[in-house]
Amino acid sequence: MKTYKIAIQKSGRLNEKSVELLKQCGLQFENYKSSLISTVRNFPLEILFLRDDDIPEYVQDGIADLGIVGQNVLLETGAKVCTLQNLGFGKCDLNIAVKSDSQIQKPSDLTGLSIATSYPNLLAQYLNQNNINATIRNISGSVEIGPGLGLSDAIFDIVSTGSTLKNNGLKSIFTVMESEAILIANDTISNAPQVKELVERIRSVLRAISTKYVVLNVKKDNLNAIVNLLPGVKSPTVIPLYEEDWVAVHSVINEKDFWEKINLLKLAGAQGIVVMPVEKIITP
Ligand code: PRT
Ligand code: ZN
Repeated sequence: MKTYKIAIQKSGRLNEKSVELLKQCGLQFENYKSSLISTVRNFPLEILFLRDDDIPEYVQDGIADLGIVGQNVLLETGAKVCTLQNLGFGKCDLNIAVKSDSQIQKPSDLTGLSIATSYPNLLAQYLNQNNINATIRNISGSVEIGPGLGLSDAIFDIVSTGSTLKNNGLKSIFTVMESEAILIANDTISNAPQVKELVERIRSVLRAISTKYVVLNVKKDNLNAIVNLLPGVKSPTVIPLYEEDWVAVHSVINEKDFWEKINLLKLAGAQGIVVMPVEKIITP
């Protein structure tokens, strides 16, 4: 049986979450900081630990079959691979920022100015698409010091909390793109059964992360109102309680509207609400 290879970041912001995701998929492997490659004991897979910038091309060229990388890095390299799944971590914005007291406000204000970035291709694409004629200064690190040193009028960089910009006397003026970590694959292998199996495991973990298991008690008179609020994976489970007029309802709630749903459930007569994490959700 062919052993597939997945490339993940060796160290940096995506490393820990990538390792955690693969372990949550039931893959057993050692995560030695010193090694470049690790063999999964219970799946035909090897893990390559690489710099994130190299991952898209390694996957494109078939040195790795799969990879986990930020969308920003994939788009910057322009590698031809297929995106199998958004992974929900490593989220960030790629913003244009200027000095806090600058009058520059909108994209067209950048005409004739210089912009420092480590993402020259992404920036060039954006400027072209919007017919903005500006100079790109390609620098490999600490882009945020550009305006302070007089190197550039603006910067194009990753922003997450915004504190790096603030500490350097800068402010974001607009977002060019949003990014998160994604699972990519070489075009030739995305239909292989082992790859499909791995992708399905990843999806079952992601579905579970965004879901909570909820158990509550309700008087039978109020059951319909509660059931209408709780779709469940198929439909909620209703179990009789020892006290005759009451039932227990078991279901799942999506993390994103969790508190809103809990408040509606309380208003509809739910009592003794217990919420638990979900490990995996397997769908047909
Ligand atoms: O060594 P290697 O080349 O593998 O790693 P790297 O240093 O190039 O990348 P790394 O580990 O910093 O980031 C990996 C990926 O994480 C990026 O490509 C993004 O997809 C994603 N990501 C998410 C981020 C951030 N958030 C982030 N905040 N990447 C970088 N930053 C940096 C940003 O460059 C800026 O300097 O954090 C600073 C801004 O953060 P705030 O919170 O102050 O706004
Ligand atoms: Zn990098």
